[in-house]
Amino acid sequence: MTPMGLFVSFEGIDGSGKTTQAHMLAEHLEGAGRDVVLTREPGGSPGAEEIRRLLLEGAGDRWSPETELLLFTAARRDHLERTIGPALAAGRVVICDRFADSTRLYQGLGRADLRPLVDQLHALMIGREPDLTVLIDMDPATGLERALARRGGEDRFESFGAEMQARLRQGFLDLAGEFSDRFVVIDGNRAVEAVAAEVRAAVAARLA
Ligand code: T5A
Repeated sequence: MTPMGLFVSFEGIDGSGKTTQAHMLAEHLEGAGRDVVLTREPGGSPGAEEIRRLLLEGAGDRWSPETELLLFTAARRDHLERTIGPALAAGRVVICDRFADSTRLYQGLGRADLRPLVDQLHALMIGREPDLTVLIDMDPATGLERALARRGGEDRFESFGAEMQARLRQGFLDLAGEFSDRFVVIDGNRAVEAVAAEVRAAVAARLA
């Protein structure tokens, strides 16, 4: 019998350590014999990676909030059709660096008050939530510092600044309350390995 797939997303403000933790979790689960797909948003399929470039490069006001929302949703739909859906159907563990909660926050709250539109589009075009969402909670100033230190040309969102990162942090915590059945909140202001141990425990509980 094919084992049940598991869909895990990582969320948090820029530079909170999502990518580091997603990689460490993938390595750990592969070592334990699980079939893992490590992916990211925006991106994760060839078409969605092309859309990623449109979204993350260029001036902060390159797109209107509404156009930006449509581009994120188009990228996610392709990612779901071509990468996430088939992997889950084959019983694999999908680890996704950001998913729809990032849209709820960045487009729903960050630039304009578009949350009702975000929810409508999600229901129409995506209709799927992760089984488990790991929120890496992080001090906004430290997160922004880290993100800016390691960033190449993909800085459209970091260029929105520290005040917005602080609003987004609170927004993520509010989302964790709204979707408490699937969120776990982990303190990211600690050494990488301490955070990873807590992530592993949360995923093990879900897999069990
Ligand atoms: N976006 C995305 C939307 O607006 N809407 C959406 O729907 C989606 C999906 C790009 C942008 O797109 C926006 C949000 C983003 O602004 P992204 O590519 O995920 O999304 O960009 P970031 O979140 O900025 O990704 P980063 O790679 O910058 O941050 P991570 O993944 O949170 O952090 P990570 O692991 O790369 O770590 C950053 C640095 O910190 C170090 C790492 O080594 C690295 O140098 N680090 C630590 N240092 C000390 N202690 C720890 N515990 C550490 N953990 C990591």
